[in-house]
Amino acid sequence: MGMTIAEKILKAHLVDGEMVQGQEIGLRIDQTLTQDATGTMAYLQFEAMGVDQVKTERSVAYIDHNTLQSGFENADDHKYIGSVAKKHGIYYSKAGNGICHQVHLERFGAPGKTLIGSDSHTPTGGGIGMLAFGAGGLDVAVAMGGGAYYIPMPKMVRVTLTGKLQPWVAAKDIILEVLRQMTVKGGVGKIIEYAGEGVAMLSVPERATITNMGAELGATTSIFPSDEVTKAFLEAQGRGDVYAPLSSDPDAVYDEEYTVALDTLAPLAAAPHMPDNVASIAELGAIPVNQCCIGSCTNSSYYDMMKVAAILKGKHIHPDVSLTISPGSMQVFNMLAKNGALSDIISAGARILECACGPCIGMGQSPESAGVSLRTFNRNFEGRSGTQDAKIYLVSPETAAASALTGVLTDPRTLGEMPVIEMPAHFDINDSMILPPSEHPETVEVQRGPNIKPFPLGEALPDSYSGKIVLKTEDNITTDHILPAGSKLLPYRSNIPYYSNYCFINVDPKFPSRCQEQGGGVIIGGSNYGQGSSREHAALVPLYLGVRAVLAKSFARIHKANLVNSGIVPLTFADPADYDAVELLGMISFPNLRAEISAGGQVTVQAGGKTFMADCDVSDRQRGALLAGGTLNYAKQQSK
Ligand code: MIC
Ligand code: SF4
Repeated sequence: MGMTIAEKILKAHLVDGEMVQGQEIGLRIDQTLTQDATGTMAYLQFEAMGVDQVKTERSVAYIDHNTLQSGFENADDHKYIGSVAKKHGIYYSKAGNGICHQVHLERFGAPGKTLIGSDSHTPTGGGIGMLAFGAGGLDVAVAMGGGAYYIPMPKMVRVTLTGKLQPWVAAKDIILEVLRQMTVKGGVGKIIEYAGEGVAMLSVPERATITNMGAELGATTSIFPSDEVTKAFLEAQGRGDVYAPLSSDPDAVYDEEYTVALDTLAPLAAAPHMPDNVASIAELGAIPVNQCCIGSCTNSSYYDMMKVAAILKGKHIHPDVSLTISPGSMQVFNMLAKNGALSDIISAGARILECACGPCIGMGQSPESAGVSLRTFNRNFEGRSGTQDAKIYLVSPETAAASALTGVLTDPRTLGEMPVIEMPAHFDINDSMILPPSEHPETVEVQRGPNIKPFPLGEALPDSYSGKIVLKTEDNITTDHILPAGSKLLPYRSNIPYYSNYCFINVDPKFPSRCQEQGGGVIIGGSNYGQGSSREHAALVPLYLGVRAVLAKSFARIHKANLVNSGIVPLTFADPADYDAVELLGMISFPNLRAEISAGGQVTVQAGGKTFMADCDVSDRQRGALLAGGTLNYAKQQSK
């Protein structure tokens, strides 16, 4: 039987298990990446493992999320990551060099390789034919140490792009259309492959826009074939030697099929507050706009920025609009500076921000109260921008630039003839902001400022557990709900005790104090609990607060893995109707917890005056981790 692209890469990297859907498989990981907001924890965990030098082909530590340095904390985090990287064989991309996913695509990504990153948008690498996964920091630490990365063998989905993308309709509109069709839960447990005649007309950065937002589908990852377009991109990056062609076999079998008809696709937007709340610009109408932000790992490539510059050239943005531009990398920024496009952007009245995540993770540029902000980003969760009542629309760079000129949500097709942007034959290559690891690691001292605090470790699973329900949530709770980011909190990513005061702060501000009063307890979740980011803080902080189990209707993949890694038991209602039987502050007991988890069957729950069953759908390896109180404890037990 023929194979899909993903199956071919999985097969070539399989070190454990069988490629049978739903069963856990272990993969050899060629490359890893971290960013600063998750990196400190990942490296603390890596250090705890006692491995000297990374065992991967390439590991890179990026500084891109928090670059504000509004106090010593952030600068200390950078120093810590820089010194750990230098000591342990990891390349270090300094603050200002760009957003991890964009820089990785430019300088390190290679078709056919596996990559895991402590950031949910690591699947951006699928645009260059990598099998790239977002993961928790501990999983990345394990991979750096040469350990396998485990996932349940996913289903295979094919999205066929038919016809030809029409002028002013962008890659962003393609992925918004896929989100409209599949929803934010539609990709869970699936790898999405793009195929069809539309593929050849998309450049690598455009493909990367699409694979990037596969994270919003909840997908395990997304991937494009590696073809002549990939080859040209790599050659233009001076890395033609890593090119390898990749395609699916003609008789490859897919579990699900979707089609996007490019001929009839129109400019789209994801309306507040979910990436799948998609409508056409025409349907949404001329909504007055206060802010437009162009950038993020989704849409900050040279190609994106050149289109924006061409739209803005010789014009001025509307007086009521604030337009921010964050080029994705030093390479992009420098090329815009050298060819004059930056001047077109500045002259139009745009505000130029650093090459970093910036407004996407709430590092400044929060909109005004109830403000409308059009963003080329990937997430529009409520409050993520830093303004709770702001209305964020996710749009293409073309739509954002057009709307910045008119002051209202504008279909870029009204702008007349579309400028043609050629991909450059040679990108500007300057790796001076990427520091290689030390050749004399024994001389490198790891620098730990006072903000670097130890991370919490779980305890072995007790025979039984009884406690209070400390929170009951709705569906689609994101990790931004569990632990917000933004400029006020990101400096405390390496300080779990401090960060814990903000757990669920925008959902139920009493949650941290309630946990303290009750000595921890159990969280009840709806479906798709923990969607969004890979931040393992969303598990480590509840662990620190004494949360022992999360009982939900369903989980997002990365968050569930993070819960297991930290030793919190992820349970799902065997009968979702039992969700209604449990109440906030009610008692909940698991009388046979350890024995039932260990046996691999269902778990008995007593709550709301009822006894009912829950499932603990984990692999044998994860079961071991839960019994030991987390993956690090388990690894220690195994190595004895
Ligand atoms: C995000 O986009 O939410 C982040 C910030 O990049 C996160 C990682 C983090 O929380 O540090 C992600 O997507 O994984
Ligand atoms: Fe950074 Fe935003 Fe991309 Fe996350 S989604 S990596 S915050 S740019």
